[in-house]
Amino acid sequence: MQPIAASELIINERGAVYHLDLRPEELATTVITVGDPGRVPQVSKYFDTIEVKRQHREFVSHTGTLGKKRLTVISSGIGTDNIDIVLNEIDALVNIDFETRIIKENLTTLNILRVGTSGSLQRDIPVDSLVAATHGLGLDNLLHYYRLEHNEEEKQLLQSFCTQTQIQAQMSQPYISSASPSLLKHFVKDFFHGITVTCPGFYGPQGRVLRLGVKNPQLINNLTQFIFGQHRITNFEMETSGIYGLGRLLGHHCLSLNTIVANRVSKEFTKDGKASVENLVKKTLEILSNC
Ligand code: R1P
Ligand code: URA
Repeated sequence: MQPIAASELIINERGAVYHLDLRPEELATTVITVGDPGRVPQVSKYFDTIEVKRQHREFVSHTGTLGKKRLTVISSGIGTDNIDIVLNEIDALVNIDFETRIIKENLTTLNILRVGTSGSLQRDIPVDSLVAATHGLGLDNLLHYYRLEHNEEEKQLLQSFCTQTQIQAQMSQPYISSASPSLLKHFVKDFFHGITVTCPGFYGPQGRVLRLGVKNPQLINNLTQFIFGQHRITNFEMETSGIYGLGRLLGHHCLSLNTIVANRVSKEFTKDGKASVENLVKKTLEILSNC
């Protein structure tokens, strides 16, 4: 096997991967991703010990322990373009030998959990409630650059999604991947389950109209009303499809958890976003430390 060239896997003078500025031993095998760099200390303040603190650009990482579990919390910033960086670099940290630049023979599977904020697409999922994504359905284009293959059920779900929402006619081809069942099964009590749609923007791509009109004024209605067997769309945000899609291709276990800060049907917004996130952080760490 040929070593991966310096231009493809960039390792800095500290022996750390370029964007995250983390060395292989500085990453735990359970990784919590958050969008907001300010949320990293909001998570790590619950750790019993913190052994590593790094920051480069919007990527802030803290690694430590909670009970017997070693955890890393990393901020991804916003969007699936940043998820491309975070997922590829954390995978490289465990699955590529940084000395030889060769892919390891024995691969490591990471547990990757997103702890984020999101907009609800259902009236019965109010602000400050918690959602675990059974699937990440991408309206962004990240996974079109990789070789994601859909199974028969996913193909039918996507076909039905395109017909019911008329989205494909105007935007890029949607794609979908599911949560890791081994992680999802621990997040049942207190969590709504459903499809999380990932959008390539916060305003027009999520049907928000400020000064610009949108091409598809029916977007919210169409997403809210979409139904495929027992599956419905619960919420949307900007990272889950990338995490689920790349996680699946790289062989990691992924789960996206979100607290609802806006309900786009009832038009409510949370009265205390920080408390809403704090609730999700505490619940996630409590469950993680027991599983
Ligand atoms: C938009 O405000 C951001 O908030 C949501 C979206 O996915 C997007 O990243 O998640 P985070 O709170 O995790 O950043
Ligand atoms: N994050 C989003 O992407 N959308 C929302 O409505 C709220 C949080």
